[in-house]
This record gives sequence, C-alpha cells and structure tokens, in this order.
Amino acid sequence: MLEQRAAVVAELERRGAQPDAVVLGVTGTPGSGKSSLLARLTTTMLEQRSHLSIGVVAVDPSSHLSGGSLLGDRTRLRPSSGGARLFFRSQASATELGGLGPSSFQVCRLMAYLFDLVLVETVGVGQSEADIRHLADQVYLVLAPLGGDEVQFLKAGIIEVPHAFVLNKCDEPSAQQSLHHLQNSLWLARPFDEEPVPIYQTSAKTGQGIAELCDAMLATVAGEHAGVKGREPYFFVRWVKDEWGRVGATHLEQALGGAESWLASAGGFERAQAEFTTTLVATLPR
Ligand SMILES: Nc1nc2c(ncn2[C@@H]2O[C@H](COP(=O)(O)OP(=O)(O)OP(=O)(O)O)[C@@H](O)[C@H]2O)c(=O)[nH]1
Ligand SMILES: [Mg+2]
Repeated sequence: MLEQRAAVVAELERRGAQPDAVVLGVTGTPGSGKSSLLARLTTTMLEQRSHLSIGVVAVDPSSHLSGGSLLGDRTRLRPSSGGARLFFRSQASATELGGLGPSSFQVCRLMAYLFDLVLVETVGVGQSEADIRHLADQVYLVLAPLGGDEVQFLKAGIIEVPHAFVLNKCDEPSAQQSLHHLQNSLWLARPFDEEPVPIYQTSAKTGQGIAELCDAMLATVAGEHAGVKGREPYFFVRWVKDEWGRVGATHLEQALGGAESWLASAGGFERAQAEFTTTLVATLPR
C-alpha cells in the first residue's frame, strides 16, 4: 500500500504535478442537502470555467455497512455532466459518526495533484466537523431549516469551525425563521469574528443562491491557500499516534525532531513513514 502510494506520488511529481488544489470541506447534518448541493455546484462551476477540474470525496458513514466505498459507484451524488473534469469517490468513514479516516487525507492528497479543486463531503455533528478543518482550506457548514441544528452545533462548539454557513432548502417556508436563529446563534457564539461570517441561502431544488455560493468557492481556487503539503505534518503525527501510540509520538519529537523536520529530511510522506518504522523498531529492546 505504502509502496504503491509512493510510486503514484513519484510518478505524478515526475510529470510535474503538484498537490496544490484548493480543498473545501462541505459538512453538516444528515439530509441537509450536501450531496444535492455538490451536484448543482460542480455542474455550475464546470460550466463557468472551461478548464476547471474537480474531485469530490464523500466520506460516508453508512458505507461500511454495505461494503460501501469498495463499490466505487455507490453514490447518491449524480452530477449530470463533467466527463473527465469531474471525478467522484465515496469513501467509508472510519467511524459511524462520519469522522475522517486515516486514509481521507491520503485520498485528498492524491486528488490534490490531479484536480484544481477538491470537495470533501462529511456527515455528522462532532468529530468530523472538527477534523475537516485540518484537511480543508475552508469549511462550509450546511444546515437545513428548523432542523434544530443551530442549537446542536452551538452546544458542540462546532459553530466556531466553519468559514461559511449554507442554509439550504431555502425553498421551504421555515427558511426565514431559521436564518434568524442562525444569525442569533452566531452573534452569541462568535462574538470575536472580525467580519461577519458569510451565510449563503441556497436551494439545491430550485437553484436559488447557487450562483453566489459558486462564485465564493471559485474565488478560493484563484486565491491564496495553504495547500496539502502544509497539512502533512499534522496528518503524519496522527498516523504515528494511530500506529505507535505514545511511544511513537515521543520518538518522533525527541529522536527525529518533530514531524515537520522529519518529513523534510526523509524526503516525502511515504519515505518518512517507512523510515520512521525502521528507526523506531531499531530503538526497541530485542
Ligand atoms: N426542498 C428541498 N429539498 C432538498 C434540497 N436539497 C436537498 N433536498 C432533499 O433533501 C434530501 C437529502 O438530500 P441529500 O443531498 O442526500 O442530503 P445529504 O446532506 O447529502 O445527506 P447525507 O449524505 O445522507 O447526509 C433529498 O431528498 C433531497 O432531494 C433543497 O434545497 N430543497
Ligand atoms: Mg450526501
């Protein structure tokens, strides 16, 4: 697995590709309309920009029940057009709540070499929203009217994570009331925002507000962004902790000088992983 990934990355780099896509997280409660929105948004963006390419990863909490992401075509997102400029992949989540699995970063990272924009759909209230901020340049939180989501998010501290809110299903009669709830919750929960956090009102059903949200997303593609390389140290530390626990984390910090410097000296994520294992095993008592 590691060798295969290393070979793919090496070949991509040999061809001059760089992992510099913008990664946008689209998250929110089940059924709020994330997939429907993504279908609309990707179609509109591809129409507007004839050279844009988009990769979509849906981290699906239900996938593991049905063998999910192994069946690559299992998807509820069915964009109508796109051809080679649009790639969709559904991935089983590591947890039932839709948390990002260890491989989510790797899937995103490979996609970042191949596309201009990578969109990650995650479900759930809690860990996945908190996680996604480590993976994405920007996080959009999708809410449906009167789902009571605002209060839930407020309680879970999630309301502090997103860069923007999307109040979807604004074709429904209760949408206006929800907007007020959300604005009030934000006012309470994020008093220190320098600028008011954007709230997009959309309907994936009628198309209302899609153009505005598209423009905002496309502006991030053109703008400055950290890129996937900058996220490698965080995910390297996570990998070390998952595989080796505290012993590994200590070894990384004390013997190898921390993730950032180790990644740089090893020359790439895969080599850093392989050599980490070798150096750690060498320190273990026989
Ligand atoms: N009225 C209305 N219904 C919508 C809208 N967007 C999505 N829906 C409906 O809401 C339901 C859920 O939509 P999805 O796009 O599957 O929602 P999701 O957030 O991706 O759902 P999960 O992936 O299961 O969490 C579907 O029946 C959609 O047809 C909208 O803007 N207005
Ligand atoms: Mg969905």
